[in-house]
Amino acid sequence: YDLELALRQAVATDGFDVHYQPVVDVRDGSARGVEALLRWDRPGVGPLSPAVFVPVLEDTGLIVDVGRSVLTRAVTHLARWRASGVVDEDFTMSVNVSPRQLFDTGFAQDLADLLRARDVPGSAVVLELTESCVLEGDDATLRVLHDLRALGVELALDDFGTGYSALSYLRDFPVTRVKVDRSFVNGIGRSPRDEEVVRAVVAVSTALGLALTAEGVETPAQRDAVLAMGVTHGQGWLWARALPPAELAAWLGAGA
Ligand code: G
Ligand code: G
Ligand code: NA
Ligand code: MN
Repeated sequence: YDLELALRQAVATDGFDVHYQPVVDVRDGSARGVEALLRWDRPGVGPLSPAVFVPVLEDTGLIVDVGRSVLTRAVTHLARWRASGVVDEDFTMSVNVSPRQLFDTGFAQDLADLLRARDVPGSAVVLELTESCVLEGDDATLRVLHDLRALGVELALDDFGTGYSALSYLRDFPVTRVKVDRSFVNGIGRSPRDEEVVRAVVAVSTALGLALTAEGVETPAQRDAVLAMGVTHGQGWLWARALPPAELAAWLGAGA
């Protein structure tokens, strides 16, 4: 099975789907936004995890085209939900962005054009930057990130705590939000060490004025623990998995 060939065919035929996982207010589970997550159900073969194929898209550079398509679809869905009153104007759309996309010429300008075309404010979009891909704090990187902030776009550091340069990212980049990695959240209730790591991430983020989202919340006890620590936003199977667009709209409509 030639994974790279299959991916090239999927790119050519627009064979990917985008699902949406709710991001909620930890206090009451009400929806505050969604995270767009790429899905690939291979014809005749079955689904493959993005944890497996996204790195291949990144290595081959295909992520630039696929990522552009994800961003366009996500903003288009958000515009539709806003227009039909399914979501309020504060509802946010989070989209994962690889460094390769960020450094593709015109990324910020393309996003500005897309937002204008769909009549969506920059403040309704959160770009999730993954620290597993090394971002360098050089002038070019900082210029792109500041251009994005100038659009009102929020910048979130994803999988926080799993990389080796975590704290320097908080220091060097104009990020506005930290996503506490689910590997730490999952340990709450089982591992006092994981719990202390979450507490420390919350402390440093709060001191720097950054907003927080806890990923991977699966149990009421984990929800209660992150709430008590001061985390405002949550994501996880306790509330909802990533859903296809029609199911997500139904989930929102049900006021879950
Ligand atoms: O959906 P799931 O949790 O299995 O995703 C696994 C990994 O794939 C996560 O780290 C997630 O950030 C990444 N991923 C999912 N969708 C996208 C996307 O559209 N672009 C990029 N760059 N990464 C994505
Ligand atoms: O790296 P990133 O945060 O983008 O990864 C998101 C991934 O986490 C998605 O693949 C999504 O399916 C997965 N995910 C979301 N909520 C949960 C959860 O509560 N538990 C677990 N184990 N995975 C989750
Ligand atoms: Na992500
Ligand atoms: Mn994420």
